[in-house]
Amino acid sequence: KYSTAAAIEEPIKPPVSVDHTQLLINGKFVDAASGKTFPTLDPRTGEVIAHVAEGDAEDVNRAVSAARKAFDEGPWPRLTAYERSRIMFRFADLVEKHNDEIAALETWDNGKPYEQSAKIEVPMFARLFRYYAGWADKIHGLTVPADGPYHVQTLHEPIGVAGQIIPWNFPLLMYAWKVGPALACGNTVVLKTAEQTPLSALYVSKLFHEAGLPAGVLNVVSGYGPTAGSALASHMDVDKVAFTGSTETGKIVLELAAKSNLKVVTLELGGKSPFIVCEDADVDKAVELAHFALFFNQGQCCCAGSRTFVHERVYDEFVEKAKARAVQRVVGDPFKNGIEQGPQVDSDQFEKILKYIRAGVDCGATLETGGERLGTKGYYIKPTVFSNVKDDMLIAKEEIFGPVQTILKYKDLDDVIRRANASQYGLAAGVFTQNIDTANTLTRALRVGTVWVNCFDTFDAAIPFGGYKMSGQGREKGVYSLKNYLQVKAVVTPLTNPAW
Ligand code: TXE
Repeated sequence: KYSTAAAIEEPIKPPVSVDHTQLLINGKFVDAASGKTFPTLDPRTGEVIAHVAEGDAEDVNRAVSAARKAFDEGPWPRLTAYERSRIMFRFADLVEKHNDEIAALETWDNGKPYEQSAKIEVPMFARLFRYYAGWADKIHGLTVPADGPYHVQTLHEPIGVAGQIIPWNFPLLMYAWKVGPALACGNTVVLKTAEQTPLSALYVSKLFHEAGLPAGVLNVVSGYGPTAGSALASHMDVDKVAFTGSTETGKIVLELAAKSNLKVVTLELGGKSPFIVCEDADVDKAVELAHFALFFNQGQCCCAGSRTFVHERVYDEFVEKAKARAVQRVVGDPFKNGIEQGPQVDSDQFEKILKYIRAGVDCGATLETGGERLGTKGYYIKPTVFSNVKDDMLIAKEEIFGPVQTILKYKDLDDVIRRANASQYGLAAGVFTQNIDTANTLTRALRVGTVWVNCFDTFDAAIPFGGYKMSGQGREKGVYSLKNYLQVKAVVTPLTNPAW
């Protein structure tokens, strides 16, 4: 079912124009101080979509000053919580009104299927903002029963200026996971988007201002990691940094925060998540879910089920059917209806994936299908399946971040628990079984931040997400995410009449 080469070679014209390419600082679109721009590319062709202002340390300084002023003097933390929530609700309404343009920009810049952007990601973006808007006026402290004649209470206060650095695989959703809780709690924000996908954030941030967001509360700087990103992580006037990206860069961000002002850090990093198919599984259903768990979003998910562990009793049947499903996967121009898989985001990712595929072949895993690019233009890769994968192979240890399924065989629960946990990562896991005891054993034994039982990638605004081990620190979404953006102040007052 791979799309014909012709359908890939003649890309469909995206139904949207690019109107915003400058930095958004203090409520205005402005050029970079250096005057520099960088190209953002169409992953279907490698051609330039637009030239975007390239922010660096000086622009980060400007953006942080604006955010600082909007926090220290400005309206945001001083608005009533209800007023803040109303602006966020209005923003969600505007996003829904412009659903299709936003979705088209996201697909053009990233390569993900338009139907996924338009029907899942933009609606989820609006839903996340409504969720956080709902929290804004429900954040409050406690009264504390201390020993002695004191009245004690806690105030839950915003931290201040939040620096937020996001990746390219879900540009809109990462924006919502970060900006939503920060603003609901009364912080101001400087957001550094990924250099591969700057466009959708600029578009929606313009809408946010139309919804009534005061100038300086949310600033967006497009640019590269080692310049703009590191300037934000090491800035002395930034009080908190939230990062999503590779484990390698996460370590740099943590180090920059430590070496500058010890700003509070949350990290959402890489993964190598096990998807465990138990011996009682309905194999057809397991194949479909394991396929989705790995191939969704071109395999570019931090929580992708990228180690498919299958019980030895059903292994051969599973491999045969997983291969057949991958062959059926519909790959092609993401603007075409019915497409399941578009191109990878850029040439770096494309080359990295092809390198891992070669490593898989070289170390003796069985290449069941795929294993090469599709067409001659852009960054399309054929859905790839490896069987006979061993734990010590590179493809079973490192994050491939592409449409490459690796299938491993296991004997019993003890065996799979030990091997699933033998990873530097601990982001997520999938468990496929009809036996409640097996499900309970696995969910408790796996050292990961999310276990999906008989489902996968169920993302809801209220469900917390984050990693154990080198997959990160802290949790995003849900009530847990508010903690990342709040300080707790204890207020102690003596009681003059302790009898009361
Ligand atoms: O990641 P980076 P890249 C994984 C995935 C992928 C690999 C490399 O395996 O193949 O990482 O991707 C900014 N200081 N994930 O190179 O470098 C950068 O500009 C401050 C998993 O894209 O981590 C971008 O905004 N910031 C992941 C963001 O960090 C820096 C999603 C992510 O880029 C910086 C993406 C620096 N020195 C990739 N260097 C997930 N967890 O979902 C870069 N950045």
